[in-house]
Parts: sequence; structure tokens; C-alpha cells
Amino acid sequence: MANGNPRVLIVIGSDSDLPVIEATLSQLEEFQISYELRISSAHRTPEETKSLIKSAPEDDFSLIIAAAGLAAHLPGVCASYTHLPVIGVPMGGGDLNGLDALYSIVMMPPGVPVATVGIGKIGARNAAVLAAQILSLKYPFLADKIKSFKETQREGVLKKDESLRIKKDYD
Ligand code: RP5
Repeated sequence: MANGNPRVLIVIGSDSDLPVIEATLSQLEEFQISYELRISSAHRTPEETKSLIKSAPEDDFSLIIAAAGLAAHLPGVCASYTHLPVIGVPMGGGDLNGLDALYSIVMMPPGVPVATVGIGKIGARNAAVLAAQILSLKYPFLADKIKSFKETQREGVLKKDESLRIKKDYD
């Protein structure tokens, strides 16, 4: 635990996932959650992935966010090697537009869940929000940050409603 701040391990299957996972990084930064990003592939570097994930608790990580595309086994493999919560982010692209990754990540066998978010950048951002919500159970400063994050969203919608309201009356 760095200065009372939880640490999140982010694992991506390839550097080609980086442009999408930047949405996770910036949202974690907004919440001031410490993180480390690593590239590790369930298929291309299976042994290194195993040791990275097995050592995550002693390396002081509280939660893992794993992102991969195509036959995306990385989040599930991470979940198989750790008791830490794993959030899976399916990457879009490929001939199946990310549906392959979504199904691979979400359809885990009983007893080995991966908390799966949506495909692509929206999911990547939500992964950070979900991580903050899970970690807020132990770190109260995050509960305050999430509350104000939600309040900002609420105000944004109200403001848009005010400026975009469309009305049509027929007598
Ligand atoms: C997955 O295969 C990676 O997570 C990436 O989304 C996809 C393609 O990888 P590259 O061929 O671009 O390295 O394992």
C-alpha cells in the first residue's frame, strides 16, 4: 500500500491494446489511484503471465484489470491464479468487432468470475470506475471521489437537458 493508496495492476495482452486502455489510466488518475501497467500475454508469454499474477498480492496490488482482444483468455487466466478481484476489458476490433473477446471474458466457468465491462474505450473507462467502487469499501477517500464523480455527471445531464429541451405542442 503506497501512502494509504491502493495499487491496481493493469495487464494488457499486447501493446496494440494501449490506445484503448488509456481510458482506464486517465480515469484511475482522476481518482488518484496508483497503478502499474504491464504487457503480458496468456498465449505468447504464459509462464511470465502466471508469475506476474501470482506475485501481485506480495507486490501490494489490491485489484487486477486485464484487457485483451480476440480469443481473450488473459483476464480468465489472471482470475485462475489469484484471489484478487479481476476486472476484464474486452478489446474491440478484429473480424468479430470485439464480440469474441467479450464472450471469452464474460463466460467464465462457475467459481472463477471475471467482472466484465463493455467492449472498447467505454468499458476501459468503466473498469476504472468499477475498480474505484470496489476499492472504496476499504479506502474511504475513494467513496468521496465516486460521489463527487457521480454528482458531476448528474449536473452535466441536467445542464444539457436545460439547453437542449425540445417541445412541440399541438392544439
Ligand atoms: C490479444 O490479441 C491482444 O490483447 C490484442 O488485443 C490482440 C492482438 O494482438 P497483437 O497481434 O496486436 O499483438 O492477445
